[in-house]
Amino acid sequence: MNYTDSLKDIRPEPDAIIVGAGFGGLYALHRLKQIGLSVEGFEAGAGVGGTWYWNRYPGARCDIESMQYSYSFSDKLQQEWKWQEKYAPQAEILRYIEHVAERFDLLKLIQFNTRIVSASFDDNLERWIVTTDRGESKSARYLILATGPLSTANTPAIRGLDRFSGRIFHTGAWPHEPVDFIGRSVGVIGTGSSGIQIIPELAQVAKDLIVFQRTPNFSIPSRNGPLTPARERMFKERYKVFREEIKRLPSGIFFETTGKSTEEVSPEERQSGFEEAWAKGGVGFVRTFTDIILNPEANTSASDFIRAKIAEIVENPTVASALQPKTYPLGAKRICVDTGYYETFNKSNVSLIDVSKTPITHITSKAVSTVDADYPLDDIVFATGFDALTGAILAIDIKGSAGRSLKDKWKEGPSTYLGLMAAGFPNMFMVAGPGSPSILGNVVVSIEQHVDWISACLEYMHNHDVDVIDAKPDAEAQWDAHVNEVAQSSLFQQADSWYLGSNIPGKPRKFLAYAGGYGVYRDKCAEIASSGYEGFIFRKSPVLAASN
Ligand code: N01
Repeated sequence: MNYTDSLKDIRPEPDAIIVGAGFGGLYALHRLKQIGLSVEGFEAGAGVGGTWYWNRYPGARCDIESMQYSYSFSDKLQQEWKWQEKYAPQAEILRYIEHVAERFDLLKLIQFNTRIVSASFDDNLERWIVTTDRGESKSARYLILATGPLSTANTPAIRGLDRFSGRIFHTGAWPHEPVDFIGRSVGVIGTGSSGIQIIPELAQVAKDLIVFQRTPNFSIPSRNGPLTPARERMFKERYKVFREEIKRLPSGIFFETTGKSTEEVSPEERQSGFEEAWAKGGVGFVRTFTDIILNPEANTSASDFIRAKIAEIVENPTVASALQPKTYPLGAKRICVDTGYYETFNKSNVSLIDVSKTPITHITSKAVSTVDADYPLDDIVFATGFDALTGAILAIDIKGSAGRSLKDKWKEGPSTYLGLMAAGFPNMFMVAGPGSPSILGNVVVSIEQHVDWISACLEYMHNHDVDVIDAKPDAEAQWDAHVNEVAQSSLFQQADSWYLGSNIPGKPRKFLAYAGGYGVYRDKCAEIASSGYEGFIFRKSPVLAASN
């Protein structure tokens, strides 16, 4: 029996509570267990997987290559796991996450079907006390929120929705049993990444598919297919080096690019560069030239190229025009990746309703109604996204030191120090939370960096004989200002999106993540750790010391 086991046996309250059993929560359980802490996980779902547990709608898959969108912490794992497709579908990613949980013996540490509803820091005990929706409570020295940046599904409050007599689905909370759409009239509301993935699938089986689009998105064909042995070898032969390299990249994703700016090439080379990237497929299109996201002219030429492709693919010019994004630059909203999305609108059973021109007014028992028509439906699929980054955290009633509520602290939008901690909430850490790069690129890279930083910090505390860490308010204010400043100079300000919280009525408009790049952020976190955790306050707790 090792130290961790013996501790657990004599003290049923764990050292750390980890909320969520997706990529973040599982890695946190593994790392903290590895450094000798007793850990306990809570998960609202009946299984592991987080996003990949809930988003099981037809067509759901990752738009980052699986060889990159996977854990790097175990070389044996990354060498042994065999991805089947270039972009893995949801079921394959879920199998992978389940494998990880079994392989590292994490399942027994997690209480499933249990939602954490509140968490308060007890100033006398200097411990976090969490309560669950089963009426249980548990305390721990550390609270780790691995609740996921895109895990709180958003269903718009459309008048009459409760009167609809057909079936209602949300892509972000899809049923576990297969859903049959054969021969049915189906409406999809929303054309973000989820809508763009599900629409081609539904079009194959539905009698009629009505797509309600408010804002068109830029989408690049994925050109998905089986993972070729050559590509698998390319990664696996130098996986360790490669993973180190991607950690330094702005988005944590490796792209094959020309390495040139649009200004360095002739108009013909520019066009052929775009054609090549379009033929190759994937979100890497935006990196075809180095200046697409920096130079408005380069951006316009890339956007024009995609708009021309849409016009080429979609036979009806009015529909093609409605599908072309025209009001924001490429990259201001998350770029989508699809399999036959634009082609779907050539099918005779598919209609596009531009609800920016004819808004949805209400829903009746049988139809979605816009200002000028009623669309009778058997099923409504909401592909309307998430209350991003803060939704799942604020769904928990969190009270920090002196009973201060996190909801109050964040009423003008979230503020954190490095996206890792919020001042006044001692010993509470967030994984891929607001104010960190989080979901702006390869979130698995982000998660591993956060969890490694947190575990190193906890080891530092142990070695320096301190029990409590908190962020300093001024350090938090400076980081928050920096996050905002970087966001102001980015493309992200030029479109309404979940990045800014503008998809949720009443949510303060504030850029939610750190847009300075994964590599830069990683260096900043490392520098702060090696400076002795500048901007954090540590203290020894007589109460906790007594319980050691
Ligand atoms: O959500 P979204 P999502 N009436 O917020 C529309 C990740 N992801 O689930 O743009 C009518 O992007 C809304 O319209 P508008 C990825 O990071 C990854 O698709 O607000 N329409 C929009 O069209 C992604 O960015 C993958 O005008 C309404 C749509 O609903 C993030 O998740 C796959 C409306 C919501 O789009 C979120 O994507 C899927 C209303 N009242 C998701 N309210 C991968 O491939 C909202 N809309 C890895």
